[in-house]
Amino acid sequence: MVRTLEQRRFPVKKLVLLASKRSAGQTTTFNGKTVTIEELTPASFAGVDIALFSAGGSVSKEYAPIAAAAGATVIDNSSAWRMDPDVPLVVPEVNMEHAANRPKGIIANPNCSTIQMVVALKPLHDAARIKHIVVSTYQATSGKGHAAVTELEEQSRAQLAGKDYPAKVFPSPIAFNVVCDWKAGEMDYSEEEWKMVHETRKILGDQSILVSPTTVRVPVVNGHSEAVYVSFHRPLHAAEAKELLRTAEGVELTEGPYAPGKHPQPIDAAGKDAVYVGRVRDDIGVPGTIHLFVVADNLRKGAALNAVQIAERL
Ligand code: 11C
Repeated sequence: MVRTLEQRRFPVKKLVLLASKRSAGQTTTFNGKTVTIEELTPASFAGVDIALFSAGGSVSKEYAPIAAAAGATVIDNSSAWRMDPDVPLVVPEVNMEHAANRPKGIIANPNCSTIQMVVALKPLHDAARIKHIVVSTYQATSGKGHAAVTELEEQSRAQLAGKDYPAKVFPSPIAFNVVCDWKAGEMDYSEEEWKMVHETRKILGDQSILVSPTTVRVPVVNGHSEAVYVSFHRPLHAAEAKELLRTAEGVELTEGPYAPGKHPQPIDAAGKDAVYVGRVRDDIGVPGTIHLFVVADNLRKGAALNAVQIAERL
C-alpha cells in the first residue's frame, strides 16, 4: 500500500504508519523519507482523513469504528465488514457510487478473486445483464501471504533436490501440485468460493446473479487467473463482448485468434495495475453465452491498488 501511494503520487500531507507493539519502532521509507512505525492505539486516528486498514479481520472489527468515530474514512482490506449492509463494498471502476453512502464511515475492499472478475464483467452486465457465472480460479500463493510464497519456493527447491519438505502453511504440498486450501463453508463450498458469490452480487447490485465458483491454488508466486463462463438475460456474443471490453475502464484486452501462449498470464500481470482479459470466445454448445480468461495481480488490483484507487476517488 505504501509503495502504491508513492507510485501513484497520492497527495499525502502526512503518512502515519500503525502496527502492533511488536512492529512499533521499526522504520520504512515514504517518498525518500524515513517513517517510524507507531503502535496502534485508540488514540491513533486524531486528525487522520483516510485510514487504510490491512491488518486482518479482528483488528478491523475493533479499530475501524474507532477510526471512523475520530473522523477518518476507513478503507478496509479485510473481510470483516464486506457483507455489512451499512458498509459499501467497492471496486472503483464498477460501483464507486456505492461509496457515497457509508453510514459507518467504512468502505470495504473486496476479495482479490472477486475484484478482477467484476472489473471484467461490469461492461457485459451493463449491456446484457448477467444471469449465471461459472468461474474456476487458479490462485497464486501470494494470496495466502508471505509464508505461503516462501513455502512454494523452498518446497520446489527441496523437491528438485530430491529432499522432503512437508507442507506447513498449505494443507498439502503446493510445489508441483494444485490445492484447495481455504476453510470450509456451507454446502461443501469453501469460504473463498462463498466470497465470490456474495461479493459479486453486492458489488454488481443484483442479488439474482447466479455464481458457481471453484477456487483452486496453483504453484504461482503472484497473479490470480480465472476461467469465467457467463450467460445473460439476452444473447451476448464474443464479438460484442470484445467491443465492450476494448474500451472498458481498468481492462487490457488481448485479442486475436487462439495461439499457444497468446493469452493473459500471471507472469506478465504481476506488478501491473490492469485486469487482463483474453480468450473471449463463444460457447460451443450454448449460443449467446461466452467464456473469458481473466488475470490480475492479486496484491495490486486485488488489494492495495484497489484500496488506494478508492482513496483517490474520495
Ligand atoms: C486468497 N483471496 O488468495 C484470498 C486472499 O478475503 O481478502 C484474500 C482474502 C480476503 O487466498
